[in-house]
Amino acid sequence: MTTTNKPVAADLDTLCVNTIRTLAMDAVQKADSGHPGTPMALAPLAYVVYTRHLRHNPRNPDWPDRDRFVLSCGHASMLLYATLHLAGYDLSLHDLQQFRQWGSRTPGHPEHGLTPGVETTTGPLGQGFANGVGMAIAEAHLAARFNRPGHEIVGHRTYAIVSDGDLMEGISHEAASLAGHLGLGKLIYCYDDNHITIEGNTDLAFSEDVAQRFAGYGWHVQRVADANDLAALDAALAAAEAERARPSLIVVRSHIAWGSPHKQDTAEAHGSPLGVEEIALTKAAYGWPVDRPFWVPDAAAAHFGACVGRGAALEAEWQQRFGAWERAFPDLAAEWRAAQAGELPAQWERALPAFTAGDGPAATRSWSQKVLNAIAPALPTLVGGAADLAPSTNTLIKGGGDLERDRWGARNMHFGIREHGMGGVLNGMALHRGVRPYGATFLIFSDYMRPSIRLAALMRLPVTYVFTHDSVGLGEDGPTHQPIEQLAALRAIPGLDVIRPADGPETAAAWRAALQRSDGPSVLVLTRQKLPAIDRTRFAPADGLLRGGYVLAEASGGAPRLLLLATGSEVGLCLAARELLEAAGTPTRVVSLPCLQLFARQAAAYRDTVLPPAVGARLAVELASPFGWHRWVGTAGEVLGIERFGASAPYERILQEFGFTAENVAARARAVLARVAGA
Ligand SMILES: Cc1ncc(C[n+]2csc(CCOP(=O)(O)OP(=O)(O)O)c2C)c(N)n1
Repeated sequence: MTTTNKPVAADLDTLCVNTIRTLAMDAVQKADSGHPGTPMALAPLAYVVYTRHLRHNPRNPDWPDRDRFVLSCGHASMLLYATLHLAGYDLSLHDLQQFRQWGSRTPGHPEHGLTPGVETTTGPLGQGFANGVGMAIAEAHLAARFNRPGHEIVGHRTYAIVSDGDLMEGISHEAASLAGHLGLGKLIYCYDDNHITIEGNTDLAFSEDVAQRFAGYGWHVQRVADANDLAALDAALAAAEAERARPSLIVVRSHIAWGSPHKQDTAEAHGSPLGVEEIALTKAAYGWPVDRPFWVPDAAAAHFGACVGRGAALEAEWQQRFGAWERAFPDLAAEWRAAQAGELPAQWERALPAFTAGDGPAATRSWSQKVLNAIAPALPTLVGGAADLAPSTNTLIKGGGDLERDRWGARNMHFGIREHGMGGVLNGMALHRGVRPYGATFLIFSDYMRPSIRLAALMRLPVTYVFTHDSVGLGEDGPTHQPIEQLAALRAIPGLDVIRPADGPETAAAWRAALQRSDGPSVLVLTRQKLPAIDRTRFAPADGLLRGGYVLAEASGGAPRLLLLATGSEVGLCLAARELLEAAGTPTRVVSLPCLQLFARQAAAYRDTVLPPAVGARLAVELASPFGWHRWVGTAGEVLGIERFGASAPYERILQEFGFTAENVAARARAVLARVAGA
């Protein structure tokens, strides 16, 4: 084994690049886990982007007008961590040495909120690609909203590194198509064309002409033949920055594990450490000391560290411009600050409509449209749209305009039939800050965007989803469109609030609950079919929804023998069943439980007043899989749900066939009561 302990007299650029490489190799080796090859291949790219192109301030990673950088291939996380460390972010060498350890700030895949400078959580391939598109859309929208002639306070780019896996995943196709359509000129993506994925060469499964594909989407495409050619990278990035009408893709030919004598260009360099011997050989090839793990040459530290001074100057210059703008437009600046902080205007809730029973019957999707349009003027940050279903999801902001190329200030987005892309874009918009994004489709198609919803929850992003056509109650479209397991599946995502309102007042409260939440996403689950109005002068007010669940209709005498639990469209059904039960002498309480997560977060004492532990006779009624309800009905209770796929028919017939009639609910409830009483 040929090794040396003398650093080669490399030029400063090479020294910096090799510092990224060796830090990545060492961290993966120390953790005995991770992906060294791609950081080694892309170190020159990260170096050029961070030191020459990205307008960032390492000492203030939250500077609102910073350029965004997304590492979409999150498995190459050590590339990002090493670069952030060297560029002067608050990420120490010790942090790098804790790579992938419990409680560290350098987890296996980048996690937003944990590590300064990490703009989004990546790992599930393709998501970061779509996040960047959302960030660029938010930037364009906010620029249109806040910039004034002679005052540019929003003007930044979004950069990303994307990999073969990112480009194979469907979500990137959707997001790339949308980005090209919109002409997001400030989006600059570098594609790591290294010909390697886990199973081997990309020839095995990926043979399209990526450059042509992106040209077809309307992107500006360039090629860099050698990832080690810093001048070529520099020039391509500069040309991408000069291109303002189209997003840019720079296809960079790289070599995984570059410089490793035995691992370069092999899939082995993908997901496991190089090994002590191979690291020594590779370091020797770099002219690096082999016995100094985590070594950062002073010259590299100093050169990279200049990012700090440059970043401070960049932000100071922006602060000056911001100050002039703020003096000229103080009201606008106040709006900006609130939007950046994610604060809603004071007393925005006053814009919420007060519906009465006289306004019904109506579908909750219709109530939602009224709510959205009532609150939109009071909430200028609210921006969103549907995946080509706005006329059905009722999510158009009237007079909000269509957000399209050069109509960036508009508020209605058209995601096209791209649910997954929409999910990733919504996350990017929320990550960017300054907007409160919402996205809509049918509940059944939430499955198409579930990975992005999960990441919204993981990142605690305040995204609002409007999912309509929420059960077999949608009728004739049949089982392909009728959700069964979707509610349970969404409820299983930690941190996601799933809210299924029962009438107009609950729908207003549902929007309120979703929007007043700043630390996580919410789903509004709405019906296609009309629901009877609930007489709120007779029953409890709908603001009980803000506690997740509440006693809607008390049992006669105030001492229930039976509890009916329901959400959304089944609440009215339970009220009707209650009439039958009460008429037959059974004191019956109806509990509306529009958001089980919110209810679960209430103090036990409150929950016990709603669901008294002494009352074991409980029937939950929901037009969906019963999965998950047993926590609330207990061992003695039962669930009237659906454990098969739906059917194509008028919805009244479907409800009848599935037993969702007041008579059957009452009969099932009586059976539960009899069993509990007899036990
Ligand atoms: C959605 C998704 N599917 C599968 C994986 C598992 N995975 C991690 S990396 C990888 C291969 C990635 O290959 P490529 O994108 O070319 O990255 P490189 O090999 O160049 O590092 C796979 C399949 C993942 N992270 N995300």
